[in-house]
Amino acid sequence: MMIQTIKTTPYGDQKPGTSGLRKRVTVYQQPHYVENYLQAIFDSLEGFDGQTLVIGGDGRFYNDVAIQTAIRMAAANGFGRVLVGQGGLLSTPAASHVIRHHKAYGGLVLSASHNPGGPDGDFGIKYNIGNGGPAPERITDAAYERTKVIDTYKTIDAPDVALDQIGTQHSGEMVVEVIDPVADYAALMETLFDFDAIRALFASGFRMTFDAMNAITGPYAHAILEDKLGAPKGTVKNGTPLPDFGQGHPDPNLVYCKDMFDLMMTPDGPDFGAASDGDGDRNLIIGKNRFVTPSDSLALLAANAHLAPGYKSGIAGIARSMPTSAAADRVADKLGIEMHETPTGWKFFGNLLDAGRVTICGEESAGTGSDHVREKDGLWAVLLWLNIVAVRKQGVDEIVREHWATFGRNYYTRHDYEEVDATIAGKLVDDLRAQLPSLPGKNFGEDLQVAYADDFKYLDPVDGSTSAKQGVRIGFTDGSRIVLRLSGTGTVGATLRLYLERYEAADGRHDLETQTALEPLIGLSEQLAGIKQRTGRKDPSVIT
Ligand code: G16
Repeated sequence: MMIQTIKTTPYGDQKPGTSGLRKRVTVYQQPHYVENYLQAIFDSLEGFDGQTLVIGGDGRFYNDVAIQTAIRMAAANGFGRVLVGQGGLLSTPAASHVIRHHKAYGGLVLSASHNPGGPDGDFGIKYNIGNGGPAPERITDAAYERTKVIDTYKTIDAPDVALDQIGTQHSGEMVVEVIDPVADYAALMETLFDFDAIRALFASGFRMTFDAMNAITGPYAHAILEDKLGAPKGTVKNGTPLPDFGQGHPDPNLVYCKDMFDLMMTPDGPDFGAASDGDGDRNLIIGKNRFVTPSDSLALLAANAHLAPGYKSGIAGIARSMPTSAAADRVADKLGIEMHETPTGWKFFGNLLDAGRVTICGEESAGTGSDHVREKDGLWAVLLWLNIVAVRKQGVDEIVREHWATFGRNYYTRHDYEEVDATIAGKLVDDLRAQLPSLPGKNFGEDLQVAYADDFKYLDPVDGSTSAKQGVRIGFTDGSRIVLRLSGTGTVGATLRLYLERYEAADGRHDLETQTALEPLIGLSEQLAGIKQRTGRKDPSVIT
């Protein structure tokens, strides 16, 4: 095998964000851009000689090119074997499982998640470690440092691998196994959930609609929901992964799944609606007449997980990202289990899961998952919901209302201002940060008294590492919160995320419209941060 060492020059913009390196496809198409980043990752790792690397992506435009490049570079850098999903496909949670199941050294997940795809869309590369989870900051930081000085990369002169043919091939001397992207994952789901109960639910006439958004979950949802669980054919919509996601925006929220939401609010609509994103790690859950916020979903899944065989002996603890509502905290409190608040980014859950301190994790950004893999998992959340509905023999709306009547309701919304001028956005957050020391004790209106105001800093209780400047928090004595942070996944300008939360006790009013319930906090956040005034925007780009 002739290893080629190719000269290159650094790019200055290869700093990974919340979840890997996400850029426009046109940025990735620059000469050696993919190669530089991959070599920087490999240079930041040790001891992988002869080991297995998993490679897969969400099928978006440029996946095929990047995968062939990655295979040749893995061979040149000394990996002994690559496992790659047929057609280059692997959902993010399935990639996590394949890494764990086959005891791989690590994996490359090629995806920009929920961001649009196609030649004018986004592309991304993320490295996952041997526990199946996103690389921690010490590795992503090292890779970034390396990208600044990189001057060569290694590859081999070998033909493309036939990604459509399941079975063993070679790239140079390295073994390449093209695997069924669904099989291992579907088998894992069968060990966690009561498939008989869910089968009986569908057999009884329970109607579901699942939108795969022309993205990766199509093959998984067809195989599991329709083939294994007996949901009628046609339950899964948009089930073929397309390189441009059918020109859609594969983000399962109320903006991009509005049609489904409207359908679920009609008297004849299905009993259960769900969707997943570009790479299959996010989820949307809507019952008949009831949208479940991701924060509530985390709390509900944690409170009811024992109804599924995989969690029947209870859960060890719960973790949520800081901006996620505190609904899950009340569940942890009642169950007497550990509760952890981490920075945004699934990578921060890895240590807690590995240490067995938490079983279920979730984020306001439509992500929920458990210790079965080390990524959030869209279909897992859907299956746990179905398992709970099947065992409790209640609809989603009834289950949600009973939960609020037991734990109280955390009204919650997120307002996003996308593609804002990065300088204005940065200054706005800095200015709010500067006000923080003066806020505690201040009263706003009749009800709002500031209890604390800080910039979230996380101390990982497992490895002692710290992560500072993870978002501005202003907490009030009644449990309300305003949180502001800059997104780490956007590819153009800056995205400001404003998170608003208000707690209503178990015996309080749970039927208010969300934006109405949060009106005073929305007004106060404008008074303190001035987002509309300083960005010139009349409204948020997206409200979730
Ligand atoms: C990624 C991360 C999540 C994070 C989300 C939003 O999700 O894995 O942990 O919550 O981005 O991050 P930000 O607020 O910084 O944009 P995904 O689904 O895009 O991989």
